[in-house]
Amino acid sequence: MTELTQLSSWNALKRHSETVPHMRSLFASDPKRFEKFSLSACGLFLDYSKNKITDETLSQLFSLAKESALTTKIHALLSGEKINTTEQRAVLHSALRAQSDPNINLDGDNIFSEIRQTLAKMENFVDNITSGTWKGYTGKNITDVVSIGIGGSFLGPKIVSQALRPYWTGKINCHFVANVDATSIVEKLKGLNAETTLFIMSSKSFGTQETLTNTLSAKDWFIRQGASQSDVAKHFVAVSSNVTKACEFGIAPENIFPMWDWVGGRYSLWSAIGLPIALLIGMESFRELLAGANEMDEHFANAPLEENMPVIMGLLSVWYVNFFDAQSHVVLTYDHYLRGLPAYFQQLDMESNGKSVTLNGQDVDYKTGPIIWGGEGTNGQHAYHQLLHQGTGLIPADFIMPLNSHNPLGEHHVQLASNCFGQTQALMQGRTFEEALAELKNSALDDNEKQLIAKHKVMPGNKPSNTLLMDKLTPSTLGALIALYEHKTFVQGAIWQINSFDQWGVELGKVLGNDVLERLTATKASAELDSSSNGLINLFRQQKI
Ligand code: G6Q
Repeated sequence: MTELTQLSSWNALKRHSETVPHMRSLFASDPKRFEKFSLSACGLFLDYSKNKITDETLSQLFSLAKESALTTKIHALLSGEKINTTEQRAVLHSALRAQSDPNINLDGDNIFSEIRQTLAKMENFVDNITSGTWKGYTGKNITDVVSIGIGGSFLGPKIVSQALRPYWTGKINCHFVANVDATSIVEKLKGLNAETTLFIMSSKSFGTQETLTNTLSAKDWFIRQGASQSDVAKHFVAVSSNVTKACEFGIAPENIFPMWDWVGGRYSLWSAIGLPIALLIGMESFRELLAGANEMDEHFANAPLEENMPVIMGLLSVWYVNFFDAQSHVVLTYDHYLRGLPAYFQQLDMESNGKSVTLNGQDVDYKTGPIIWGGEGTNGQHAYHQLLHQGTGLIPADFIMPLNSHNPLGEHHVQLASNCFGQTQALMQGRTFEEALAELKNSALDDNEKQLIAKHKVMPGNKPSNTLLMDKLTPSTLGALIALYEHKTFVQGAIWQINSFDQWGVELGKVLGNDVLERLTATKASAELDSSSNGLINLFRQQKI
């Protein structure tokens, strides 16, 4: 048995989970439930009253946090202890957005001064590009940037840029290439002019197959358009912690932006990996994004557990995963600009907490990271919400909506809000058989048919959801929102006693991909692997079925 399952709070929660009444009656018996189970922090408002919780639940969850030494673990994270023990690394994405020196020395280096220098280098670069001081090889201004990177070196910049569309300065266009599928880069390059296009190669390791291949193809395209090798320096920059490899690749040393091993890929948008964001929204707004995230860091570090937003959200997730067998968690953004967030949170949570061994090497005997999925409301209401309402599994949901739209138009926003709130209400209260039957009272069906149809229209309700609101989507509120989910992810991992900051499964994919590549391009037929892998490789080599 692991330490976790022996904790007294864990066992108390297990017993208590069988006794929590239906949320309908919890709301009926406590008119103050909304006031009691909601809080504001860093420009965000969280209503967590529509959860399967009572005072007793929360008290046991906070005991679990205490028994798990959560406060000490939060301090270890934020102060730069090497909590990524399998890679012997600190985890300091929070330092990237610090507003004053957090006084962290890592192996003798003052990281704050490196962070500040990098921000200054970014600022200078953004100014040069957007003001037209930086010229392409024929003397023209840069109009388009193609960002090449994958995973953590892609999703953050892409999704934050999309979310902050109203803040684009309009001085530059940005395009993202991630997949090694040639279609991605070929389609992106169509219509671009090499004279006015700049490529940002983003790869922490500078060893990722997809990114290297796409950058080589970008370079070929650049030269084929009429540029020469010596023009590359004006059109290719890189963000990487591997300066040697970046230089060998042909990137001019002054065009390399640093990355550090104490920033995980999926936590890196706050570093120079965020360069595409800064180019699109300008450095001032980029700094606001950092400041918003920093506010959430401060809240996470200092608010008592009982009033700590990431702690509450993390503990609620543990509650459902471990005591209600919730296998997935849905993120529903009621804002078109935030449509990419579910994919971002998917990587953040699933890559961090998709683990089954504790920090001290024991196999876990409890569930860890759930599947994160979701999409944009109201679209999902016409599709997969059916499963939320009447499916057999419990799927906790997060509804996220700004109170004010960037595009106030007629009745659109009030309708959007009515759908958002209406869904959380329906999930919570459901529809009883009697209610369904009453709704059929005036139909032409006979009594037997009414009974049958009513049975199909029953919705059990008691389906949990959080509602997260913000006044308006701004760089600052978005920064706080993303940091909230980063810390929520940390809280879950801390309770589960796993390392949320390595990713050996992802690394395996990189190794196996290269191994199969050798077999696909070898001269003799593949015979050493399992019959399925050999068969597929050989079919590909023959180029026919
Ligand atoms: C993130 C992951 C992964 C990584 C990519 C790209 O936490 O480890 O998504 O970001 O594999 O890696 P590079 O930046 O090294 O190319």
